[in-house]
Amino acid sequence: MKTDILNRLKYSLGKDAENASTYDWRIAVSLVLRDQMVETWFQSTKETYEASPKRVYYLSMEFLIGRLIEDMISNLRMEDTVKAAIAELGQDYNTIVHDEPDAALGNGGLGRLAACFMDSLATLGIPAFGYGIRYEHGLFEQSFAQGQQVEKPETWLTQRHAWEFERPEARYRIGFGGHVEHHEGKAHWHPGEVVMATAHDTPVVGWKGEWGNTLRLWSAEPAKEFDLESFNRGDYLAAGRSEALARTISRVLYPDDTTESGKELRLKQEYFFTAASLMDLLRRYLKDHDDIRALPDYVAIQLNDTHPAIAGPELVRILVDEHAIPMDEAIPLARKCLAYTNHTLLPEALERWSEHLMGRILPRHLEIIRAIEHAHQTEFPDSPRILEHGDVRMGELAFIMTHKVNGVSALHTELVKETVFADLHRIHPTRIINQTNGITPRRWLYGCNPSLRHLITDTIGEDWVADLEQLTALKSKRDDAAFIEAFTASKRENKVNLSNWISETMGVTLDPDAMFDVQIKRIHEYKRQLMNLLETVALWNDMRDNPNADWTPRVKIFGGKAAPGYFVAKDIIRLINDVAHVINTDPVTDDKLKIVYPPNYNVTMAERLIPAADLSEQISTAGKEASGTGNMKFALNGALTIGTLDGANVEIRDHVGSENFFLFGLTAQEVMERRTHHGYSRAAIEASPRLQRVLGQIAEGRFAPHDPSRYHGLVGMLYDHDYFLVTCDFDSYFDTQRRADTAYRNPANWAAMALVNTASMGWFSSDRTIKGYARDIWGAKSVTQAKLE
Ligand code: 26V
Repeated sequence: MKTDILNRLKYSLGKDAENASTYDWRIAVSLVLRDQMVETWFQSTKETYEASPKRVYYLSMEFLIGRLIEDMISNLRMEDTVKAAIAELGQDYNTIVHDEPDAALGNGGLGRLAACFMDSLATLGIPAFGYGIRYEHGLFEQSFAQGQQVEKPETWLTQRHAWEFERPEARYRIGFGGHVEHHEGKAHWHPGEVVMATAHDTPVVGWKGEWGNTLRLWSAEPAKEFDLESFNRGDYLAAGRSEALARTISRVLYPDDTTESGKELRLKQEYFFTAASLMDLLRRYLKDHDDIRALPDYVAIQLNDTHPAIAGPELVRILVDEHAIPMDEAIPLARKCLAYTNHTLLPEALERWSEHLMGRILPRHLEIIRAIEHAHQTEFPDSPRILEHGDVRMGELAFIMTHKVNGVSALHTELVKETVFADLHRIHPTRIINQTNGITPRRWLYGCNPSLRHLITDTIGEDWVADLEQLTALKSKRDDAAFIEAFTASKRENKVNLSNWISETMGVTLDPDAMFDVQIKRIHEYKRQLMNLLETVALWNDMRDNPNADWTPRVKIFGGKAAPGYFVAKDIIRLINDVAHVINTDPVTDDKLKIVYPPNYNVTMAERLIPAADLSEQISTAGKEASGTGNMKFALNGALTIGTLDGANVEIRDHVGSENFFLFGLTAQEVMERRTHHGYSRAAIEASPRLQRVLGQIAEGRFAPHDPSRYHGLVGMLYDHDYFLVTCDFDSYFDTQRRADTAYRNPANWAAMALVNTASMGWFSSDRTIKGYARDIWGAKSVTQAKLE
């Protein structure tokens, strides 16, 4: 290993050990690991060709993978070797590992789910490709200036991305715009602009390095030939335009946004990566097969939300225009290959494109969408329409063009059936199914929580890493005092590590014996960070009223970014920081209450915070959080949840037991009912003196003395249109927090409850989720397991 690293340093980086920087060392180590991986990867590719099984293609606009070096080291089982080699080379392992920037190619849950799925597909030995975009700039970098969010472009690719292989041979022409001609019943699309999609492959190796799949990300480049043509015609402007367009397409990840800006580019991104991926998978298929009609026997394409939903019309276009298959046959053939996952019911996140825009960017696809609409309408005259009020509705298009539609938790799937797709569900009653989300135990326990990992492995052996249900064996330890002590010590070690980091990076001193109460996720009104903050202020008031009472010390930790155009979310961020400033400098509550909000929350920060949490905040308005996956990560790492009956919280509570879960708040049904009451939020505030006092303090400028009217908008909103029912759930939330305080005062009992959480989370492994997709949607099999049978 040492020789390999030194060789890489010398021959790949042109450096000797004396002059190498941390960056050089990291790239050298990464390249050595990549070499190791390639062996598995080649072997898997070879076995896939021999077995000729069905392949899975996971199309996603986002893959939020974070750092890869520790994943590679642990999946290849090389921790000891790498650590020893680095130490003998006189370098520091942690410094090298922490030098890697996060690959932040996603916004939140949807993108992180895609990354967990890639890990599970490889661990299970299912031949699969992830297809996405190689954004030059991932999710923006967040900092705070006077408490307000500031966004800076993220720049992970200014450094070498050690894991990837560029594939100059995998290049495709992607067209946009232009016009369509029809001759003798055949359509000919003549795009007005063309860009090239080039592939960059990152190997994804599963647990113990037994199987390797590929994450293929597309980057956009100008189509040189085309540019030269325009140039030679003297049309320099056109040449320049196409070049600029090309580079822009893979330039930046859209921050999950509520604004209308940049719509056209987003549609182009969606078509760009979907079209490139379909061309690529069809080329692979046609190398070995000559009957295009057998495509569904060998290819399963999963659409991660509607972002790649143009895959339906695109596949039909290829079948009809390039393979001369009649439209009425092409539509069901395409449908058999495709499936769609819905990740949200929020109306503002359901994609629609104006027909005008679609016709301008993708004229042939608009014709095909009309044909799809016509065919469906002929068969089901009462069907809801894809084309409505001049818009193309991507949800309806995805539903109609796929053979299975899945929700991501039991509750969410029922709501999908009852709300967004109620009418389509009546027409196609077997199409919607549930696949509750999961998380990979490799990253979210083995990797991020070494102290708990060691304790578990010492107790039940190591097989839990690829078979998480084995954690059930830990349940019997809840009455074993020595084990509970060790479990508590592991949590405390993680809390000390986090406290040290917070102290170094933020200058705030934390008491590791206080309850660490964590809410980390995108900032959104429905996730109700605001309710958490109001409860914090109410607790502070109570502490100040009665400073000598026996309070349970708390640290409230927040993390998360707001979409740049989401102004209410940005106000909430500012208020958290303003309140933190006042509370953290109050001598009366100094040893009892602290608020910390480290900036730039990302996957790496989650790996730090989750193992150190005692309490997990999962407090969304019931019916709004499709699933949540952070909720699973916390419970697996031995935090107790305070939460509503929303998303996968419902199933988590079923698994861990209601006595080990702090439940509060209205149910999804009650939420819908409450909204019909006139003046419901004003009534809730009037009924709660505690909440009134807090809102009064915020409104009168207690937390922004130099700008007292700063939060009038936010407070007014709670009085007059509190759509997410912060006010209605406040008292029940506050009371439940006090129950948590009481429980925390009995450390052994708290630890036993936390242990039952860890021990009950086996079902939430993404390995279980992927097995469900493979069985119920894809009809795909594991190659490695087939070998064992
Ligand atoms: C929408 C948009 C709109 C245009 C700009 C970019 C963009 C990016 C993402 C989205 C929708 C995001 C939907 C999403 O992330 N849903 C989350 O999915 C998780 C995995 O299933 C789930 O656990 C969360 O509850 C759900 O909110």
